Amino acid sequence: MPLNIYFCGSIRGGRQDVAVYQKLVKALQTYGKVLTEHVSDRAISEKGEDAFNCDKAIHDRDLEWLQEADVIVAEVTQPSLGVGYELGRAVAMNKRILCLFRPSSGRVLSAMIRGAETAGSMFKVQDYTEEEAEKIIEEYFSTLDQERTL
Ligand code: 6IA
Repeated sequence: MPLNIYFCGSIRGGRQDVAVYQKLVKALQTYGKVLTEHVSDRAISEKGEDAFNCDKAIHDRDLEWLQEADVIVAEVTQPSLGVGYELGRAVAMNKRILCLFRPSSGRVLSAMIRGAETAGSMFKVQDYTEEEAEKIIEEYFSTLDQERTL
């Protein structure tokens, strides 16, 4: 069974990192089905508007996908209320979570994300550079594979 992967990235929080999201989603698609590929869509603006959807429908559908997900991968460099909310809900669902942060941005990651890291691999925070993206994802999923076969 392929893994269901829920990718989180800023939409209304700002679309500055959309090129990084594209790279990450492409790499993640090697390891499973990315339920939220639209997050990396360049056509989606900061307004995150959708003629066919209202915010309630977006929220409810995303929570269903979150529930279905085996693993959550969040790019957390660009602060986003929605991503923070998704992470909190995913923790409450006891999901496996990887947060990716680029210190080269000059930002300091929220203590509520950095501080949520646990000793095992349930909530992991990984600093990285854009060039390292594929390697970091490969390493994470190979560890996950080992854990799943134990
Ligand atoms: O607060 P933000 O908008 O930055 O929150 C971003 C996060 O919330 C992402 O990880 C998404 O999973 C989720 N999210 C926020 N807006 C949308 C959305 N808007 N559609 C799906 N997920 C969203 C409509 C865009 C539509 C044209 C596909």
